[in-house]
Amino acid sequence: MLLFSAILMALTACGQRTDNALSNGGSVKNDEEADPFAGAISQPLIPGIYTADPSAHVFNDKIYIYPSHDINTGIPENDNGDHFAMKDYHVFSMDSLGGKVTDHGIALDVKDIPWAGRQLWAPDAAYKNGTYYLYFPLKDKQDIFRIGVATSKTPEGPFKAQSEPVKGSFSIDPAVFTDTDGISYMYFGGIWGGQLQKWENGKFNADGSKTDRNKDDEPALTPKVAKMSNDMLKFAEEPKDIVILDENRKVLKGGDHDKRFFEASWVHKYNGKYYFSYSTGDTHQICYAIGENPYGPFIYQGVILKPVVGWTSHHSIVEFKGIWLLFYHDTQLSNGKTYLRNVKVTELKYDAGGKIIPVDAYANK
Ligand code: FUB
Repeated sequence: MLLFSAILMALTACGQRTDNALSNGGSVKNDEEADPFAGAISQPLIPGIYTADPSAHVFNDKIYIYPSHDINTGIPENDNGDHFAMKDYHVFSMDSLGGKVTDHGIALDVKDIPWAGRQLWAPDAAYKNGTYYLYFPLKDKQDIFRIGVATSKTPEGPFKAQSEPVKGSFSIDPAVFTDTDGISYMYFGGIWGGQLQKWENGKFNADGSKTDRNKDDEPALTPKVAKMSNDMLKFAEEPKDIVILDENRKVLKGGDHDKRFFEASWVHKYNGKYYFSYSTGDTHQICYAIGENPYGPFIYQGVILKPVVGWTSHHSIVEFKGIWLLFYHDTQLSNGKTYLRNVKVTELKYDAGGKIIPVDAYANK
């Protein structure tokens, strides 16, 4: 514990917001009282470029981070997320907590993806049988989000994209969880700009509404899960619904904006239970639900991460050398620009019953 506190202090010392060259014209406030980041428990891990949606994994005893690479395109902000118009991915690694973060450069560029339209959103990575897999959401040439996969012999890439998206994939935010028996599952989906609401009947309906805004009394839209094939390039089954139940075992409703799934799935296993975590989007929480198997149902438990500064929230959870870590993002480097985010990390703690202690990213006020 003492060691982790010392490491956190080191991280705090190395990413002063006023020192960065990325403030994008925003004014840096010197008034601590007015600074929404003044109580930040962690500082940006990667000061050189804007990064978001961190999927962290431990490969070969190192932490590898697979984030989105945010850029300023000048596209106006809207509910579709058109302003998140990312064009490539960088992979980062750390030998130790608080140690140097290495930027391995461009791991995959949109111009090298044969089926690409636009917008490389939140990726994830996995390893099996000597190959590393980078999974990514991207709009195809018809402007429909699909999930692609690219492969490499090394965790940092560069990755080579398959010529087509994963067959049967749709929407955004792939998260690939490999269970202790070696079977891998992809969790995915995201509403509003993530287009999940346009797939209610198994076909893409461009006129699909922002369902949860209009159907508060109906069951909330569900994230999806599919077992992966042995070669990790295909779904081994039709995607299934992930059902999230409330404390009374009732299905969450579209109107449960504080609890219902919006985007940013992640799964980890703790003490034999499956923890499905996700963002609630317009209420900006990272929440979690616990299940007995990879398919659920999952019972809602509470908040992992309270709202961060910026519209989106996205995370990953990984154990490294006996310490559980929560990777997340906020907008400290850009002084609050919602599409110019930065990755952070903090320790995640559980109580004796396996409940996660909620994190306030600005608790040091
Ligand atoms: O980075 C683009 C999108 O914003 C991600 O796919 C979502 O999870 C949200 O963080």
